[in-house]
Amino acid sequence: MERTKSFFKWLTQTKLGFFTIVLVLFWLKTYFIYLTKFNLGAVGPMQQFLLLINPIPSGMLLLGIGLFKGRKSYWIILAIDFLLTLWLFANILYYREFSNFLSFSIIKTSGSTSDNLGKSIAGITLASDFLVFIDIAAIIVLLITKVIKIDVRPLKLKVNLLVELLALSLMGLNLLMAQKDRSGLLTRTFDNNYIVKYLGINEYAIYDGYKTAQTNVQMAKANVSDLRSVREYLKSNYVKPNPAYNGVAKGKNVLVIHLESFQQFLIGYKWKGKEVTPNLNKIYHQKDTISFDNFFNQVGQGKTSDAEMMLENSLFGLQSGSAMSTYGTSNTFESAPAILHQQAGYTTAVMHGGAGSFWNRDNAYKSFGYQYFMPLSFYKNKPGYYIGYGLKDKIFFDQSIKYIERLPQPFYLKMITVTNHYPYNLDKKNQSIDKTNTGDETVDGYVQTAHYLDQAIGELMRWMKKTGLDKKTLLVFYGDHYGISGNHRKASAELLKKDSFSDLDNLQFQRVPLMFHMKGLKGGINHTYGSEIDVLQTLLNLLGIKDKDTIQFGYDLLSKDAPQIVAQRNGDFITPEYSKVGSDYYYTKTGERIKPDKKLKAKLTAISNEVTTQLSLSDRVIDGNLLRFYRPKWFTKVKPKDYDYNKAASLKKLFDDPSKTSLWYQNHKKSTQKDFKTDAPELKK
Ligand code: GP9
Ligand code: MN
Repeated sequence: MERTKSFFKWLTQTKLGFFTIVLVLFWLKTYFIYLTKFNLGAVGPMQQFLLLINPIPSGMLLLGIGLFKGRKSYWIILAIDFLLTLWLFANILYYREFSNFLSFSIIKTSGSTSDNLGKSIAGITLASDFLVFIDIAAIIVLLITKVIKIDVRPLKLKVNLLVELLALSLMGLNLLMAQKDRSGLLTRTFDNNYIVKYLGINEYAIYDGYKTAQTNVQMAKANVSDLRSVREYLKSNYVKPNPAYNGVAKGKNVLVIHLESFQQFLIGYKWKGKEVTPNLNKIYHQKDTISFDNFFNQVGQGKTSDAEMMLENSLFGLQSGSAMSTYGTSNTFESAPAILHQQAGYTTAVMHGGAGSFWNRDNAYKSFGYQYFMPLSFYKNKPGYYIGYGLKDKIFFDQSIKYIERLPQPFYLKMITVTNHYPYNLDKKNQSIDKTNTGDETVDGYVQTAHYLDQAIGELMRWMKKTGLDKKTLLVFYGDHYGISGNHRKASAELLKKDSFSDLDNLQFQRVPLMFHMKGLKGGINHTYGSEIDVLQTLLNLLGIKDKDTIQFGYDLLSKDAPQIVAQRNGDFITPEYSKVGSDYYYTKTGERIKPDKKLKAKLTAISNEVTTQLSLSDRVIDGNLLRFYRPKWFTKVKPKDYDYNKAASLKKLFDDPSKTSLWYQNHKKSTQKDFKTDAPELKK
């Protein structure tokens, strides 16, 4: 009893006691808000533990600043508490609308009162949101009523410093534990939700502030003359697209199917006598498909987002992190959806059965000019529907029909699949091919999820045929990056029935599919060496849309003059003749290592320089935000705040005012949903 009494006295009558009260209340309420207002998806004991404790270190550090002051301490601590709570409050509101956290670039770009942000946020505030301030109010009451007495004695500096030191150590420990659970957490910039889940909402603010400051410095250094040198380079390296293909797909819908982690070797691959991807194999060989067998991915740490960056903009991802995450919100772009919309009236949309905040898609797509973005929140997600990073592909396609059929045509639609994603897990009911037997656990499920993806594609294709959409659509299939990384060489060799797996084999293994499929298209298997950076130019030529005077680093792959130098993000390259991995050169065909004479050495160095020039100029465009200086007459700058991905608003636009050019309208105002047949066990009635 005595003890409790003296503890109570310590709490209410000393400065450290007061600090403890404020900190504990701040900690508990933050944790409560994590659980009730955000959707952070902490799974497993480690993530749950970090979620629980992560408000403490930064709370201690920041509230601890108040301890340095004498008399005013109490009020400074409360003021800091108020600011931290305000940040929490603002994020509760923002998150409700956008399923993401506020960032400094969002705050900066939505400064004006006329935009959607202010309006929509005012409308969604709940009375209960204000409860976040209740602890502060309670403390003030306790101070006024003198239940808590202000202790005017200054603390010893040593004690102050000790508190801050402890806070920093806890922060470091938290970070170490987080990095262990999720490597690349801070360098790869996956998702703001991850930072908050692992490190906390204040650490997220610090991280975001640091990143923003960094990008602002780079941007401030850039100027119009940087753009001039980029334009000069592009002009002197211009390659005329193939006139025979110019405009052959004019006015068609463009349906881009993102084949997650799908490598070229899967095409035609058999396991235990069974084709792994029969539907894609068929498309690959059809006479109205242009298929590439020397097409490479070029992604860096940004993986999927790098692939998207290249396909939408013909700009490379960055050396580290994800360009879409770091620059997607604030940079100016001249992207495929905006070009197609402005030049040819396309409706533009992305559908994805995963979280909208991943890779900062929910912001970057606005900068790209996408009119619609339908992430997971647009889909029903029942138990068993979701695996890994999103809805299973068959379920995703099934539920996408009702949206696709409402899109005004022509549309440019990207559908991002995700079931074939590391670690290639699939529930028993959905397995219809055996695992491979290399003994490498992360590799052996790959054929199973790829097979599942292929079946989903088959179902979508049958729907397209049934509805006649196939006659009006140019389909683009691409694999975003490897599924089996260079860390699984033994298993890779086994899959390819090779004795060993060298560095060059690994480079060759970076091939992914690229196919353009359309009724009447003059197809065939094309052996040109090309890569993700080239897709946009190739597509624009097929559509007969403006492809001159653009800041794009790729070339039309159908052009006879395509340079066929495939850069890798780390500076390695591959051409039909030569390859470079690290500091070694090889003959691409034979795999033999080159011991170059002087002449050949000069040639190889020239290619290598070409690759690094290309990469660094593209980097300059992104990190200097150079497109903000570029104002061609034919392109109107995209204003991200003109776009709103709110579900209710998007669906209202699509459903309430049906377009006469939509598939639904043309199908006598009836849905084509029943034409989509799926064998997904989860959807069996
Ligand atoms: C998540 C998905 C995965 O939405 O696109 O991205 P990845 O891990 O492949 O980069
Ligand atoms: Mn991916």
